[in-house]
Amino acid sequence: MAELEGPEFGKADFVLLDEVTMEQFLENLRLRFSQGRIYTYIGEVVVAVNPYRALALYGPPAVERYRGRELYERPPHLFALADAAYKAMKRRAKDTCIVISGESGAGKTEASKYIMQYIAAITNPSQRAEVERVKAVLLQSNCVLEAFGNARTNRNDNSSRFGKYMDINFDFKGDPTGGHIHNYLLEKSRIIQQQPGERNFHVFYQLLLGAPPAVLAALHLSPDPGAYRCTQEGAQGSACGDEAAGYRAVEEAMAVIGFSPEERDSVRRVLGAILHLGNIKFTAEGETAAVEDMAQVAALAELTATAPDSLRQALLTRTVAAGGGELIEKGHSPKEAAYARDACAKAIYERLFCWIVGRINAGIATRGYDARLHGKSTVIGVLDIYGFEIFDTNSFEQFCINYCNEKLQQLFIELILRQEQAEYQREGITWQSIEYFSNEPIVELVEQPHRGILALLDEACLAAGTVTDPLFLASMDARLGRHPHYTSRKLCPTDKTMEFNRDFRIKHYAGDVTYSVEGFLDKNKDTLFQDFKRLLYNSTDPVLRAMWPDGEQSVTEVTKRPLTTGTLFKNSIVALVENLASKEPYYVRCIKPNDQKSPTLFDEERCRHQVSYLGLLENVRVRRAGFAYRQPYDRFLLRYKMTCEYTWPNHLMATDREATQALLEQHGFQDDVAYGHTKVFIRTPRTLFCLEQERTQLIPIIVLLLQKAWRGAL
Ligand code: AD9
Ligand code: MG
Repeated sequence: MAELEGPEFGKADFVLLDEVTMEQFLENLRLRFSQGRIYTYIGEVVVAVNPYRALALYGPPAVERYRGRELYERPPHLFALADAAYKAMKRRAKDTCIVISGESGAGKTEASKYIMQYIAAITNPSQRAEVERVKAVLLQSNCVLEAFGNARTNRNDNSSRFGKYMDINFDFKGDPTGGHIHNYLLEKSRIIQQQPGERNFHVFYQLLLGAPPAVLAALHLSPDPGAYRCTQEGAQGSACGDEAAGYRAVEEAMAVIGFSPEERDSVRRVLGAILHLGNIKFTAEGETAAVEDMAQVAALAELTATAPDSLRQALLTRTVAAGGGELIEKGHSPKEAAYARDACAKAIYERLFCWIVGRINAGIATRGYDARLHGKSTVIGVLDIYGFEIFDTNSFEQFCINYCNEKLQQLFIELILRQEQAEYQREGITWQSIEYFSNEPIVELVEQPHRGILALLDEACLAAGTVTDPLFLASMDARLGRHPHYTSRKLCPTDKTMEFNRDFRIKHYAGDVTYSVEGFLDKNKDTLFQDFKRLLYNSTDPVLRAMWPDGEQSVTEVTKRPLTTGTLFKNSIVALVENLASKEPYYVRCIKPNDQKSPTLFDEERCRHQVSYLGLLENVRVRRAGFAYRQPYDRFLLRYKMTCEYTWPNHLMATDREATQALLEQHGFQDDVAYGHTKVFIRTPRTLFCLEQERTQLIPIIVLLLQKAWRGAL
């Protein structure tokens, strides 16, 4: 029998609210949160509130309660959603995706891990070795990616500083045979600079505070994050858990994934190299720079397996092409050298991160799968991407992150709201139109070719040298000044919250964000001198060398201007959205109950804001006006025809629609359904649940009858 919740827990589905108002929505959310019921549905969307405490909701008994069940048979849970996506994939051979959204610290990454754990737990009952291996790699990859890609921020102690989309491939039996991870824009500026109270990526502290002394000695490192410019800021304040345990866990996870001991050594050396590189200081020798402490260069050369002379040269000079194909060495000023050093440290880390993702992908690449032998491979994608961010100072990274969230919101509107309405219209079902906020103008403001912010930024970068960040701002003001979602101080001089020559503001769907243009040009251009690339390509460490395939070219060969960071990011997000749109989507909308990480505090204002910008009320309205469930008549009959004497074993009516009607009327469900041109629409989940129950009870009897009939025929 189904195990549904009592009324003391409020409504398990917001669709069942007496009235769809913000007050009722929040009251239901608060009531459920206070009783540890952190999940609530809106139809098939899971709304999840971060409990900020460990709940006994995810162990093996919970897996068993949800395995193979329908969404509405059990209290709302991520497992039910994961099961629904899994069933759609297995029963209907549909590619599905689970999109997890919400702001920083709302619980997206935790949710994605629970979903993966659930899928791992319910698959491979026959314990095939290769499937078990793939599952282990998929699960262990989280530990490695979090060490290298997460950091403590002022919003979240374990904040993802990269976006992650993971495809899991399944064979015809529904077992995972492989997967692929796409990573999006790692916040590499964190390598050099962190906001007050924040940390660099976890892995640096795990190495410095958690590695055995012999490992540190070999890297010429001292176990003190305060000794390195890259980790100094994060050295203060509380640690993020037990760093030694973290270090061991990452080492073990890398081994499981298939990183060889030599590769792991190389990874540690690269981390050590970044810490040493960050500490290199320059002095002025006349016009040009000199290295203050050559011992550091020697350590760095050893760790990067490069020649000390070449390294010193790459730090202090750059090669430029003069006329007639001639190459000349140009000395850096100390300021230029410091800039180039930081660019190099960031680039090394970014390449290391991408290389690690590549190695994980090699570990989970589907092996020996032949579609002709094994049938079509289907996919479940899980998206855990950085949430909408508003910091005290918002820079290029926040601009990209928030643009990405606009795109995902657009997809949500597109798929859930617009498609739902469109389907009712197509099917000829009476439908009241719902007004909803479309964020299309904001997306256009950012990405429109030739006119959008990213295009103007690229234009400014092309005119390099002459254009500065304030000039770029002026160009935006001139060209976008009339846009309803764009303002700057110059356009609105009374606004004292912005700086005159520096800030612009975008009215995002989730709120107004003031961005500082400082660094936009640099971060978008992302210049790294070819000298560094060549140096590292010539490293005798095979891992480091593999990260710099473009280092082979000489300065004269590098003719094509690489795409800018903004354009690359835009292209990757457009491709991501296209990919998601081609799959059957399932949504988890995460809500952060307060900014204090408190398990008891329900900050009504913070929650109201999130419910509002996530469009949850509109979502409920659409769902209420609409129907929880729909299916083509023939499929519906195939599944439920045994529950009605007029349709079993086959109906004699003129159309499947009439037969469906007869079936539903016999059950007394006529007021809860509508008949479209090709599909039947059922308003409440309970109707479907009753049909499912009856079917389950009838199946053993039918099997018996069939067996008897066969025996009789023999
Ligand atoms: V960010 O955009 O990457 O900065 P997320 O990913 O949305 O953010 P995350 O999943 O990292 O947030 O959750 C933040 C913290 O909340 C976790 O480190 C846990 O301490 C806490 N959390 C989140 N979800 C749960 C949960 N289901 N149970 C217990 C949770 N604690
Ligand atoms: Mg996260």
